[in-house]
Amino acid sequence: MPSNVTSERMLAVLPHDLQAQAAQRLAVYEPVLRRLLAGLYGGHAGFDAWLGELMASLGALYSARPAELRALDAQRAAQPDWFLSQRMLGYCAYVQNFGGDLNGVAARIPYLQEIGVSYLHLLPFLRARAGENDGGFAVSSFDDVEPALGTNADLDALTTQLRAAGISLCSDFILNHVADDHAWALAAKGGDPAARAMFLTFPDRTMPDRYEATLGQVFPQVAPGNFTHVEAMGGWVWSTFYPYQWDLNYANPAVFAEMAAALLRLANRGIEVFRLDSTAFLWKREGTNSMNQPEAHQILQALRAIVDIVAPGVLLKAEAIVPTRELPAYLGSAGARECHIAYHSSLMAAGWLALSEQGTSVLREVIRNTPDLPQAATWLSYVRCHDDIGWNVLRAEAAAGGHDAKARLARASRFFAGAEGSYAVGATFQSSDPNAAHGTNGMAASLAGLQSAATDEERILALRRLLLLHGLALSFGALPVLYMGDELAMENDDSYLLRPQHAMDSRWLQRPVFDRSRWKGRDYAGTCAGKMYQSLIRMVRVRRQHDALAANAARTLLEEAPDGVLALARGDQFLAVMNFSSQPQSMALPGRWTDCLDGGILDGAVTLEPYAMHWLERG
Ligand code: OTU
Repeated sequence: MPSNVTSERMLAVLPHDLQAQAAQRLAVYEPVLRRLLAGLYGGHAGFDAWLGELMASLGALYSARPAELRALDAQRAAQPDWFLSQRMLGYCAYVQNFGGDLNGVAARIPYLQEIGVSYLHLLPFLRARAGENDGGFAVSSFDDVEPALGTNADLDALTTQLRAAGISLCSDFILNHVADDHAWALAAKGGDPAARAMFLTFPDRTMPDRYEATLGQVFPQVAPGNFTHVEAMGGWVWSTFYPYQWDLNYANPAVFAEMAAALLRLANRGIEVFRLDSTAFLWKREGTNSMNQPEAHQILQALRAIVDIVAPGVLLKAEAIVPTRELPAYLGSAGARECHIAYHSSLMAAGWLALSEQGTSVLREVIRNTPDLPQAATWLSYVRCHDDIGWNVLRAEAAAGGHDAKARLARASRFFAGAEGSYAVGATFQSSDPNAAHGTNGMAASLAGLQSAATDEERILALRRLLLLHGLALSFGALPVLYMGDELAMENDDSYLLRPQHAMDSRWLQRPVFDRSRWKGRDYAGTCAGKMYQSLIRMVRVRRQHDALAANAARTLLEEAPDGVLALARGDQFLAVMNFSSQPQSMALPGRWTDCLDGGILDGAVTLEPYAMHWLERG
């Protein structure tokens, strides 16, 4: 179908006053979208008719977009690097833990403003499967808020209030799978062939066994294997994660069209950022691990083209927990626009590894392997999130220099589980083999030693470690996201062991309820919570004042720093030096510098206390 015909299908459903703007965007992005979709689905009979229907449905969503959001779109399309400023700061929380429900979250907006937050990621809040639901990552309806957390009207009110406060709401968009009680899954169980085609189903084990030969496992202990037998269907369904999370079949164009429309309906409710969950898994290919396949990138690029046409104020964020070399592709290239933001899980894991090894070699290797990015795209930096710290993303970097990566990462995993006289209080995740590493769970403060600290001196060191990792996330050059509770040095929450539906998944160790008493005492520097809060806020404020700390401002690794120290120059006027070791470390500095955090002057050299950090400004 020629370009003008496809575009016409959208223009035909738009009101007159939107047509000129839409025509401009279509001129640029419709050819991109059509090429991508033809590549993915062009072989299907009726492709042209399907594409026409898709364009008409996107046009209807364009028309339905509220005027206020369309104004935001125009503003951001004119300034596409708006989210790269050093004034951007993220915060991530569960609705139920942070505010009880959506209205409770709205009541905490003043606290977010006090911290300087401009981006709030609320973990899954859409209607989830009854019973076990992987913390909401098993979605039953993309069009309804989870009743326990509020109503759709509450969501609309929250996005409006956040926007007025200058905070963009980020929502998970779980595009790889749906719950086994989503309408499509129920209809599939009922025998509806169109609904079955939304999933990857198999009559017997022949194909599952062939795929399994090269697939990995995300939850080897609690959800082994990648296929689930479904009695009602008399066969098997692909389920990468828990058995009740059914992978969607993106080889079916209907899946793509439904999911694109679901995303835009949420965008029209005022959600400004989508955390695209499990993006690496969208396309399956026999003989591979079915991760990071070229088609998965084409699907993301097609979603991006749709957003560029209908809702260019919206950001797409890739959650792909994959080796460093696979990450940059999720941010696209000069010729192919993909996601705006991607989690830098290697950087996060390497920060923790550096603490356990008291050396920065892996961290430096990760930074060397982190390429410059296309314009208007950036990393997301973080210290902790709701998941485990996955060690395997570091295999390549941990092997550099001839090391045994597996043994090295397993050592880190044991260290953070509290072995070998370590200060950490955490748990290994999904690994029964003590010689292999999978992941580590625990709140950042507990992993940094605060929970086990018995003396003031130990507490001071633990707080320095916690701040050090936050300093890395804030100075690296990324969109940094704080994880609820870390700003108040909250510790592990063991109560999940008492909840049968959570007890087998130790990720709940780091999903505590917001601690109101720590929050009330945050201005009192006599407690660990207060010390952490105030030091962190100081860093956030200093960061805001320095253009050199904007996400994509130049970054250089100073290789001459001692092994225990990471020295990162941002431009030629700003230098962050971080001691990951328990010993004082000295290094020469070129010229005279002022410490922006404590005002101290350093001339020609710096000596870092154990786990200390300095943010230095030339002069
Ligand atoms: C994502 O996670 C979510 O963040 C998890 O909370 C969900 O359980 C999961 O998807 C299923 O929806 O591999 O890239 O190792 O890092 O499950 C997708 C645990 C993922 C997580 C992993 C992750």
